[in-house]
Amino acid sequence: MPKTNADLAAAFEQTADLLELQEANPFRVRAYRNAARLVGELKLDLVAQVEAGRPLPKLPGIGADLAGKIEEFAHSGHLALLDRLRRQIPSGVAEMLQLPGLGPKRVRALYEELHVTSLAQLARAARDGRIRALPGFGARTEASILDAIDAHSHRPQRLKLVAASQYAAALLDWLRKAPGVSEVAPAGSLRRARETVGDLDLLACAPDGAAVCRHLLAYPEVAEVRASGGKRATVLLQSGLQVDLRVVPTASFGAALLYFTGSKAHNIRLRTLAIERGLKLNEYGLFAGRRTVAAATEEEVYRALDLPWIAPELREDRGEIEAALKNRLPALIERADLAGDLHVHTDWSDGTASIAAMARAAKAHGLSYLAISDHSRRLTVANGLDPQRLARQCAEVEKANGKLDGIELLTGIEVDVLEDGSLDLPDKALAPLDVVIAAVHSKFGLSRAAQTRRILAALDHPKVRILAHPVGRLIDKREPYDVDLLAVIRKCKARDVALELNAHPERLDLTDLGCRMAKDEGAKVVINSDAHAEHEYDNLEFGIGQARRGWLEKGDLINTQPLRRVRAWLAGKESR
Ligand code: DGT
Ligand code: CA
Ligand code: CA
Repeated sequence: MPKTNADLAAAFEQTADLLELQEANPFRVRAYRNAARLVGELKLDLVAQVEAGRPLPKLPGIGADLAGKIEEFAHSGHLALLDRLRRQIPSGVAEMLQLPGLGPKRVRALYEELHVTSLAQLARAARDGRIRALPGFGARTEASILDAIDAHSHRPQRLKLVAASQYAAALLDWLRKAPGVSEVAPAGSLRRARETVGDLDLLACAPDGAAVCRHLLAYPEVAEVRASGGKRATVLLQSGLQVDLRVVPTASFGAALLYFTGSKAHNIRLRTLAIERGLKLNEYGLFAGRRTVAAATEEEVYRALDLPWIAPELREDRGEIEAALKNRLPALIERADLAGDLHVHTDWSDGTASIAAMARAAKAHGLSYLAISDHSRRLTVANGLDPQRLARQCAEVEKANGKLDGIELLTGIEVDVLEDGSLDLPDKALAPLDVVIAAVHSKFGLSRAAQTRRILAALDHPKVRILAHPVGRLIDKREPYDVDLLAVIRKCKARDVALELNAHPERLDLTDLGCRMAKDEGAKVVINSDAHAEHEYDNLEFGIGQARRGWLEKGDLINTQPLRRVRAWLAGKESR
């Protein structure tokens, strides 16, 4: 069965988890994690590349060993190393790693001391009070483990947007080749750019629906057919992802696209508007009795309801209907509006590319300025910079600037916020920098009051201009830390600090609602890639999707502005 980058990424990620459980060399673990991240985001289909007999391109952090693993996976659909690790470690033990708050060290202790090998056994051990007796665990940890198991068991299985987009792109390519197909389109939560996607909803235009459905069933990744007929089919892919396909005639494509894009809440509001006008709206069109009022395009249907076209990212019934009725929809930001990126890493800390390479890649992605912002010393695993290395790097950035055309570099740092809200580097080291980004990378478990106090204190530092990934969540992996986000946003507004929308598909932090809050409070947002490799500027697209879901317009953002204005903003605070 052909596999995709997403499958390969999952295999690498699991390998990293299991190696970590076995206390393997941390560098080896990290290499697998980085490879998983890289492969998961890569536009190029590696498996297809290998199958076609083409050599793998040079990829950052992928040495001969990992390249061999990619080839092995492409040829066999397996990694012998992963298969062996799976035999050595019970699957329930690996599953425990999915629980927030349980790292490899703790899982190992639970496994070795209490012989716990499944979530059910873990729950029993917690209820019996056996966990608190282990060194490093306490009654509080025990209680939070029970909560985590409960949350885990109720967790809906949703895919991150980046993976769903990859599966969808491959499938849409396949469907384009079906007999008679004139158009295909993604719908559902994918088209609305939700950060996670429950299932794929795809639409195709063709006269013979049954033939298109049969073509879908022949897709090599299909593992199970749930339904198939003349107009629709539902299948499960090897990865477990469900796909709903509808085939419609061209004449009603718009109505179908509108209906299956959703959200359900948005659709219900539209249907009510239709009924108020004596009309009926469904997936086949907008009707007055038996007469079709509109059906071919979304625009027509909206117009017949006295509405302008509403962008899919807004269709959540969060005020977009009201805004549309008053003709006050936001003019949403677009990818082409992004002029620069103020947060990327290089091989000076945990990035994989040089300053110049990151700069050239930024330019190739249409950006005209870039802040180099590596980690600070406190993050030792990421080879964070101390004042001496930072000063040397600044000189290096200036030197690179002289040699580059069409892209301007700014000096910067992503500096750790310590537990008391002070910064990881002395003022003297920060003073010469263009951009200082404050970031929380430790002590995620502080109480809400302490966490908020800590972040507000960092925002009071006169050099801080950006708050990186404001709530610190990793989608499906780590909950946001407990913080009073409104207080943080208000502080940012007062200090003229920008809140970052980190475009990495695991973070997308600020969230859509966070963006909305920032906008309502008049605080500025900056969309940063947080790229650790050259291809990761592609992630900006996901940041744009999230920003659009948060109603952000060009004027709400810092890095839509030309460098001259950004420089004025950066300098502004110190003079206050
Ligand atoms: P997901 O898959 O959980 O990420 O979210 P969606 O929004 O893709 O939801 P899904 O796949 O259940 O349905 C796709 C779209 O089809 C949904 O956004 C709106 C439409 N739809 C589905 N069921 C209903 C329904 O019962 N009533 C209405 N009005 N629309 C529906
Ligand atoms: Ca869906
Ligand atoms: Ca669906």
